Amino acid sequence: MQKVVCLVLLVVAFHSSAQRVKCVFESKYFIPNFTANWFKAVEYCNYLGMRLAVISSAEEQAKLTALVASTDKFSNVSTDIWIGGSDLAEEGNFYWHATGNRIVFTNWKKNQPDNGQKNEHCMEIRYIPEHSWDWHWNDRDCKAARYFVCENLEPGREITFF
Ligand SMILES: [Ca+2]
Repeated sequence: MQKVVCLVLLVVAFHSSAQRVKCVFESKYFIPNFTANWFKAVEYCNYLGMRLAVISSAEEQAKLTALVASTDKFSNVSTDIWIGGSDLAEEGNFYWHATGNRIVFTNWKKNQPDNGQKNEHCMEIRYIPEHSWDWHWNDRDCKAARYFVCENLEPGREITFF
């Protein structure tokens, strides 16, 4: 489950005031409460001091998907979630954006990645049981709006932002 505790601070200066939010993110993963294209997902995770999720092993894949399934972003009919890999830099070669590492562990569905419409470069995780998607990976149009998973490298860390 996600556990986030936030405190809103009002900073009042002589001629102005500003609001800051201080949060403690207790979990390894955090799913913001809005959908975004893949680029905005990267930006927003960075803004929180996190990164769009990197999945390096079957164990991490299992942890991340269990978290998604425990949230209100999950639908047991159809769920699509951005993760942090793409082949934007080199067509056909997928890398994790945050680390620059080539993707080693994979969980692509059969016949994926397919670069559909020659316009699919960003990685999502899909759960659509009716079509045999069981948290498999898919390449998708980066401009599609999706929920996304930010990975918190230091669970328990306090993060202050505007
Ligand atoms: Ca695809």
